This record gives sequence, C-alpha cells and structure tokens, in this order.
Amino acid sequence: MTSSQLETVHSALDAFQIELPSWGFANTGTRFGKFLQAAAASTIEEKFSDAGMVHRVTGVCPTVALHVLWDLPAGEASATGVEQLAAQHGVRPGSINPNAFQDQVYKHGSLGNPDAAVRRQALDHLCESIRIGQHLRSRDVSLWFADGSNYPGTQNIRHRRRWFAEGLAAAHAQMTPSEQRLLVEYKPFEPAFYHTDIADWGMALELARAAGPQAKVLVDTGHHYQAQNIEQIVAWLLDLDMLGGFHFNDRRYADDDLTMGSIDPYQAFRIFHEIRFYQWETGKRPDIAFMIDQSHNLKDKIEAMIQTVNMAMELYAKAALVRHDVLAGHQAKANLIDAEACLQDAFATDVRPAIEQWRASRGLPVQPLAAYRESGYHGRIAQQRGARNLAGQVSYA
Ligand code: RM4
Ligand code: MN
Ligand code: MN
Repeated sequence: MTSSQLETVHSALDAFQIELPSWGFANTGTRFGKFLQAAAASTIEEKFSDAGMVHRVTGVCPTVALHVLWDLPAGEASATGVEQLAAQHGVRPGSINPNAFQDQVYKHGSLGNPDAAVRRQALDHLCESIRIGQHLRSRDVSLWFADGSNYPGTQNIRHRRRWFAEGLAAAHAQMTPSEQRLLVEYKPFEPAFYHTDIADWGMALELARAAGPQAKVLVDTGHHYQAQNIEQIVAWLLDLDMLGGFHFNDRRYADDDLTMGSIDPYQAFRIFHEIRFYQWETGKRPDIAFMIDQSHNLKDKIEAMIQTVNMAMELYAKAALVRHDVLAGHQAKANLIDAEACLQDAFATDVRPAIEQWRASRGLPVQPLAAYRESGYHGRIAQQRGARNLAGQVSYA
C-alpha cells in the first residue's frame, strides 16, 4: 500500500462510526427457540456495559441503539438514569426504536390498524419515543412497523397507506425542528406474509416525504429480495437527499440478521462505494447513520459484535481506496473493463495492516478481539449473569 493509500484509509476511518444495537447483546432467537448464553445482557445497564466494552476495543462505536419496549419499558420515566449509564460506560444512547408490533393490541397493525383507537395508541407511543429522544439528546427515532396482512382481501391497502401517511406526519410534527430525525424502515415480508404496509424503499420514500423534511429512509440490508440491487437504491436515495441510515447485517435467504459481510462482503463494499463516490463527486458529506441490526443466536454476542465492527471497517476502508477520478474517467468513456477494475482492485486490497496501524496510532488495541478475550470481561459477566440467564429469564427480540 502506498503512503497516500494509507492516508486515505486512515482519514476514512477517522470519520467512520457505527452504532451498536442493544438487542444484539440479549438472548434472542428464532421463533423456534432460543439457545441461552450465560453472558447475555438482560438489563439496560448490562447492555450499556457490553456496548461500552465493544467501543473500548474498537474505538468506532460511541452509541448504542435502544428499543423502547425492551430497554425503556416505562417509556419516558425509564429515560431517567440513562445519561448516567452512558457516562459510566462511555457510550451514548443512539437511535430510539419504538415498538408498535409486540403488544396484543397490534395484532392487525399499528398506524395501519383499521381501529382508530389502536392507531392512536401507536401514535402516542411514537410521540413518547420522540420525547425520549429529546430527553436523552439522541437525534434519530428509527421506525420499523410489522403492519400488514396475511390473506388477500382482508385489509384495505389504500386506507392503510393513508393512515400511515397521517400517523407519520403527526409524529413528525412532534419532533424538535431541524434537530431530530424520523427514519422510516421498510421490509418486504415477515411477519406479514401477504402484504406489508411499508414493503419497499419506494413506499418508505413516499411516506417519509409526506411526513416532513426531517423524515428519511432507513435501509436495512436484510430487507430486500435476493435479486434486488441494493446499491442502486442507495445511490438514488443519496441523489434525492433521502438516505437517513442503515441497518447492517447479512443474509443468505431473507431477513436472517447474520453477521455483516459473512455471506456477501462485496455487497456491503458496493454500498460503501456508492456513498464514498457521492461524497467525492459532490463534496458533501451525507448525514447517514450506520447502525448494526443483528441478532446472534449461536455466536458469542460480544465477540460477534467485534467481528462485525472489524468487517465494517475493512469494507469501508476498501471502498475508500476506489480511485474516484480514474473511475469517473472510465465511466465517461464507457471503458467497462477498466471501470469495473477500479472497484475490483480496491476490494482485493488487504487493508488489515493499514487498519492495525490506524488503531495503534489512535491508542486502540491493534487486535480488538484478542484484547477483548484477554480482558477477562466474558468470564466476569458469565459468572454474574449466568444463573439468571440459564434459568431462562430472557428478554425478547
Ligand atoms: C425487524 C427490523 C427492525 C428491528 C426488528 C426487531 O426485522 O429489522 O429494525 O427492530 O426486526
Ligand atoms: Mn432493521
Ligand atoms: Mn430485520
């Protein structure tokens, strides 16, 4: 690697941050069962502690996403004390994730429910989540809805669309102007298996625009059909100034929530490339929240999170190595082989030594996973939490 490539990687990493999901530290599973881990986190204190550990060894994860129902069950009242946890563990509260899918009342949907009282309850919950964000000085409220239906003809799709537009606009009106953001996530199917109210990026875009200027689209990489070109969606949303953030994970089949880059690292590289290319071309730094949305049912949760962060840094560093000026020249002349090689050469570059140097120069452990293993943290928490965890008292996810 040349010294200018090294510099490129280092300055890219200086600006790189990725948010940890609190639910990634909890005992989670598939709908067929959960395999319990002695060291899993159950309380918000434990989740902050685990996230703090990951940030200490990686240096790029200063925030932790919170799920309102799982982490702040008393809503706004639960927010008191979170500031102190943040200070104690060195990670700040990140995006606030309302939960309008788990209560019995949401059986037929939340903002899209045919019952106005249920829509109201969902909206109240969104408004409370916005207030939690204000209280915790956390900017993004990240919305994912399970709304949909399982059988043809059972719901009025047009009415539900309008109720969504109304609900999101009403929530948007509660946000602190030009500070908070509403991120609208989409997902093609599951748990609804016939129609999902916000099924794709076009629907999310339309609803975000209707909601107001502080609403943007959130792209969860697992929420696409296999053949979909995710980086094209990213490029469009960038060009429209509507890309708010990502939930990173990987998948082999559908929304598998597997470790980022474990199945198709070139996919995440291509996404990062579109962002870097946009940045180079426009001179603008898009305001995009990078977040991890993974559930590790079998892997050790903290180790899996460190592995994910390492992978994210590697793929981002590789994308930073694309020679944009050369690429733009080849694109203009339709030099297909040479243009494609710009991406392939960057992707093939081993950036690990450059990342290690970056860590050393920032006073971080050169090998985060080894540092974590040597810290003895796992043994301590497994001992403290084991009896309760293995007795099956687990949090939901
Ligand atoms: C969804 C989606 C959301 C997450 C829920 C639990 O599939 O990815 O972001 O909050 O799962
Ligand atoms: Mn997600
Ligand atoms: Mn998902």
